[in-house]
Amino acid sequence: MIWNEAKECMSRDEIYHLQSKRLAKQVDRVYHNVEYYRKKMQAIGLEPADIREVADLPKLPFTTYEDLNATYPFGLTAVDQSQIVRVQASSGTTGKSKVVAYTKKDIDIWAECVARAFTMAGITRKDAIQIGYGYGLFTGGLGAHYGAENLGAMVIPMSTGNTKKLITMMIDCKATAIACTPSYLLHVAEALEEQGLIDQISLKYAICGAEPWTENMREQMERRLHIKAFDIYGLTEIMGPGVACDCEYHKGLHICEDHFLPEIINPETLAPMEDGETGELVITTLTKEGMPLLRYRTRDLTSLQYDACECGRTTARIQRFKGRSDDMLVIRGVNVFPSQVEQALLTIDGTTPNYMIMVDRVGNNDTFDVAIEVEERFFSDEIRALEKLRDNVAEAIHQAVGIKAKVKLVEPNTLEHSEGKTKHVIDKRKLS
Ligand code: DLL
Repeated sequence: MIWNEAKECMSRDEIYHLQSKRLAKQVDRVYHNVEYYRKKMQAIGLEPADIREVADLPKLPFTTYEDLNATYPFGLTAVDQSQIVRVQASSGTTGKSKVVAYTKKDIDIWAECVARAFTMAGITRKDAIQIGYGYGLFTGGLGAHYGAENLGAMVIPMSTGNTKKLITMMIDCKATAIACTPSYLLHVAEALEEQGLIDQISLKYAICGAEPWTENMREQMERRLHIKAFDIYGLTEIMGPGVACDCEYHKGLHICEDHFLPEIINPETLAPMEDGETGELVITTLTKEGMPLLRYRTRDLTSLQYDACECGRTTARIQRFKGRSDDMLVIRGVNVFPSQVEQALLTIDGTTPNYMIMVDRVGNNDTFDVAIEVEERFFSDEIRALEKLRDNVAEAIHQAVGIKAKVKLVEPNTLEHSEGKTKHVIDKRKLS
């Protein structure tokens, strides 16, 4: 079953033609409506007329998180604020969020892309979808919600944070599909098993994303919950969930190429790479009105495959993610930059800049530990002072990144010190 056959099954020539037309129009709009982009293009002597087809793409400058930061929050919007109907956001490296603005049409296209993704998984209007992504500034909840409604399915907007209630609603409302992070779904599976409730659920499909996961996790979900599990990818800057999703053949994630033009570049030299080679995924939004982005560097490392898929879709497919070209960690589905943790630590009196973030996966849950050296005096004070400091540090980290860390305070010169670039992160998970 295909949601929009006219757009998902075009010949590669038709896709090229459509993308070229939309790219030229988008570049023209951006040049005339966004001063920041106009200046960037003028600086390299580029005129909108120079971009006529997809092959001209390498002439365009890249857009990075630093550009979003420099124009925070609305400097890259291409429409009058009266046309903006929603903002969403996700964390940035230095505490400033990446804020993204949507017009009504952007929201409609987003709902279309998510409906395509759900259809790829086999979900129809007859299904009841439980949304277990967070609602709010994070794009997961509202993105999946609008997509499910567009499909005409029954939506159960759970959000996150209450597994007991999620299980009750799953059983009582006979949810047949769930959209949530893969690690959370395995946590739900565990809770269902512990309570002996597996036989009482009606679940058939799961659409999981927002963090890297493995074939082994898919196999576990399918076996333990008797479902079919699908991968969904997206990022706030480009839209949110639904940029790409995998079909029943699991041969990569089909990109909605009529809206998003993908490229793979070498993250060191920034040179375009050949089809099939692994590098950094770069995306140009072809139809976005609110905040169009040209050649946005996602920092996600992967490769693209363009051969036809057995499902009948002809769109490019994102292959397994191989990590990131920056230091962002995705912990329990939340994006965490070490620099955010560092900034939070620096606000607290008595801490030092020597810290270590340790991430691991125990069972199906991510662990997030932070060890930090604190001033000697705290170890001679009463234990209560040390405990208070630990609570303050934990609270500051929670405020900064949105998830709780297990904090350990240690004496000066306990953590490994290096003379070169200090290593602040140990990630023991094996997800790529
Ligand atoms: O995570 C959007 C989303 C919500 C996608 C719900 C899927 C489901 P951000 O918070 O901006 O947006 O984080 C985007 O998360 O650049 C990847 O590094 C990572 N990521 C997202 N989906 C996947 C996936 C949402 N399926 C960043 N596999 C991205 C691996 C993923 N990594």
